Amino acid sequence: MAKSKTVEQAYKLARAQYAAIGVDTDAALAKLRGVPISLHCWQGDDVGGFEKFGTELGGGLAATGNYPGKARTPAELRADAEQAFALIPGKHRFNLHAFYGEFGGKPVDRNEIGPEHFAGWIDWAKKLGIGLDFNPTFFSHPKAASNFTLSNADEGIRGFWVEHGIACRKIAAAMGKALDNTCVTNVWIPDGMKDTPIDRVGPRERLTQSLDAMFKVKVNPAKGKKPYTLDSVEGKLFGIGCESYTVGSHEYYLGYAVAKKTLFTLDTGHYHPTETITDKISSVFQFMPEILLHVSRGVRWDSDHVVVLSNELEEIGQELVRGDFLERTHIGLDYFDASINRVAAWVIGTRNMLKSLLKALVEPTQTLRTAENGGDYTTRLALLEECRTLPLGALWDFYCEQQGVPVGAEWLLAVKKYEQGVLATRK
Ligand code: RNT
Ligand code: ZN
Repeated sequence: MAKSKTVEQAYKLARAQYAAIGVDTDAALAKLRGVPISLHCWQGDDVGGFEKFGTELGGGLAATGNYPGKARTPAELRADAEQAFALIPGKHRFNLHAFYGEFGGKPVDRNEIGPEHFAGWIDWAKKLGIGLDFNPTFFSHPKAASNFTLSNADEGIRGFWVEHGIACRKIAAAMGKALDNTCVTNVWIPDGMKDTPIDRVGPRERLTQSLDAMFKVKVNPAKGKKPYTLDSVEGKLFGIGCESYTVGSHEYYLGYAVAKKTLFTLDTGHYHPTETITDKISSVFQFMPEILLHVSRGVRWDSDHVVVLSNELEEIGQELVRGDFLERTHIGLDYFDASINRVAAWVIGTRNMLKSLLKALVEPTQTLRTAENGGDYTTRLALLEECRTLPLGALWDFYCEQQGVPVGAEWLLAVKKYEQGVLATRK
């Protein structure tokens, strides 16, 4: 029997099983089709970027491993990303860091970058019909060597980074305008200290001033019109070499985002090892219209392992669906693993994110809600546990087939072929 026939038959059986508990799987797949995931450019080259300053990866970030074949040029990175997109069902986005501009081999400093350095990326996104997202790069630069950027005590250095932030917001606006697709600009800075500071206040006051200066520059059309770009701020617990104090902590940015009406980024790898973001989602949504997710996986000291379909990821999917937050959430991935095929790393993480959403979309949410509201917690627990073993795989395979991407582990064959034909030639 042809593969597609089996996939279709399995889907029909699964559809009937879900229908029996009141779930419309066709509607769930249609909904999933409308959820874009932003693939992070930095998985493609171990957060290297295309500048010519010769600065190593800084900011307390580390990409370990030396799997051969990483992208060395924008053209290679685009080709790799296209290969990943071809193996992921649905239409997605691409998330760029500022130091991935095309600088023509010239040293263009961070405060001098402009939309012209991203024209190639914009053309590419247009060609693929996808949206772009953006990030100022506040690390891997001589002026970030002290691990203080926007909160630096030196006014000149602080000013330099404010200029970088403004330049980036203008680039993001140009992207959003050219693509008619709002570009989310995420601000993450590495600022902090290895050892306990005596002044926790000064850097935070300076950070607030810098952010205010960055965000006061208007880059969007008049209120009421679709924005070209949306600003978001991302906190963190600690970084390597920055274990005792992080200026832009969770509480700092949550407060800033609410007070100044920016978006807020929740990165799944940025909390204490046993702390998850599941319970934070509905909490922060009480006070802000939209959030950005950085979906990652923390493992011991590292906050950036490839996303797997863990309980935590499933819970995130459930929160987004149950709370009806999908339209208010920008979902991006954020990890970097240099020890495995980098295209595969994108594909694995994105497919897992989508699976977690699909699993949540085919939950009998209304029945569960009714049970809970009626105090019938027995039914709630019983149904949730039964749902765990429903044939999600049959729905997923059908969705992949419907969207014209490989079913099951077949995508890996394409990656292996690409590795042999393309990645292996990058010596
Ligand atoms: C760092 C933050 C940040 C970065 C990227 C490269 O801990 O998560 O989002 O991973 O900007
Ligand atoms: Zn992040």
